Amino acid sequence: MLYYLLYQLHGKISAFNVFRYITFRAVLGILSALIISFILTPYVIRKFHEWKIRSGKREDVPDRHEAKKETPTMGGFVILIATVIPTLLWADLTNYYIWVVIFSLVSFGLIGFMDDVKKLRGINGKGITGRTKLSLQLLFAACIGAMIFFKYGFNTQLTIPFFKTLLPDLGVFYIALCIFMIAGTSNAVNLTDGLDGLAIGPVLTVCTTFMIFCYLVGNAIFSQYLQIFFVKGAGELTVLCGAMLGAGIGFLWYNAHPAELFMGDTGSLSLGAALATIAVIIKQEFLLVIAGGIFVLETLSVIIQVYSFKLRGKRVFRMAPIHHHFELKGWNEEKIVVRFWIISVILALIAMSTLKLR
Ligand code: 57M
Repeated sequence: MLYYLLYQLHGKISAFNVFRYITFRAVLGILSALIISFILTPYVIRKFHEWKIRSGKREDVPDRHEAKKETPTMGGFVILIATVIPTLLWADLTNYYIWVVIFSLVSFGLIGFMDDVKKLRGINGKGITGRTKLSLQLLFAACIGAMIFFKYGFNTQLTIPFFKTLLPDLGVFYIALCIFMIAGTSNAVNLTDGLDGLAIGPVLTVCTTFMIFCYLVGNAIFSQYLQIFFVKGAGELTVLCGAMLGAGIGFLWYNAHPAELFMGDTGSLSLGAALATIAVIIKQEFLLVIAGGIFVLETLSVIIQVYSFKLRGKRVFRMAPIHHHFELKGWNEEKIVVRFWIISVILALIAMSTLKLR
């Protein structure tokens, strides 16, 4: 909204011409998301303590999590507000893709909210059933896939990093890819969110990577020079990524160990779905697999563990997801989290290298 108001005044105040630049508005998105986070989060922490909106302790977690049962959860609610409001302020709201990603954030945030509330109200701390959660995820992911697929002129060719000329056209199956990416990433971030700062760290590195890619993919000149698909209108998502980055940094300030707030499924499901939605829109699905490698590792560790136990009766890891394996090996929480962050930064750099290495 402010984008229109202020840019319209550039005829009278020439300095306001700067609001036409996506990069400038992305920086405003980061800063305003940070301000909202730092104002809102302390209030929410106080209130959630009062209202006893706490994570509680699951029976099957390492003992070190005992102290965490008093920590408030559902902090994802603040991340969503601190992402959406700056986007509404600084993004071009006539941009179709902005609304698709906002729908993704809010719809999956709603699923997470329902799960968090059920856990809080439930007798055994269990959320909504896995079947209900997955059904809602598939439904909303299909809606998002349809919104992207039926957008006039959307290119259904799949891009594969390092293989520029390999462009298989998926046609209507692109919707199936959307569903897989969005529901899969949403659950992957959810699984990863098991230690202080463990999920939000990789979200920040992936978000930063996508902020750069959205700008390049949405720019006809840069995309042609880098030989990546040009997606008209995708550049505006740079502003949304900036807001998400600011909101995530603001959340990390309170989620860093010892965490004062957890994001809850409200945060993990929505952030995962939004990152996957952006990846599909800018036609960089494999980029998400590379940059989001920690999420892939966490999910694979669970799949390997479950099938190894089913087929061989033996576990591969001491406990899955893999961050609990390292906990049971005696690594302390901060060491696990910082090492996973380092891996995320390295993976983001590798993802960036796909721009030149082809
Ligand atoms: C999501 N939730 C955290 C917090 C956070 C199929 C199976 C793999 C499912 C999986 C599962 O249920 N995962 C749930 C992880 C929980 O965090 C809450 O949940 C939100 C995210 N969804 O925002 O509200 C606990 O994690 C800790 N935490 C922090 N700091 C944070 O910033 O310390 C979270 C955020 C919090 C807090 O203690 O309470 C969680 O871990 O539950 N199940 C599992 O992951 C279980 N693994 C398992 O059963 N492995 C088996 C088989 C199935 C693979 C095996 O290895 O043989 C683990 N469940 C739990 N912990 N709870 C085992 C360890």
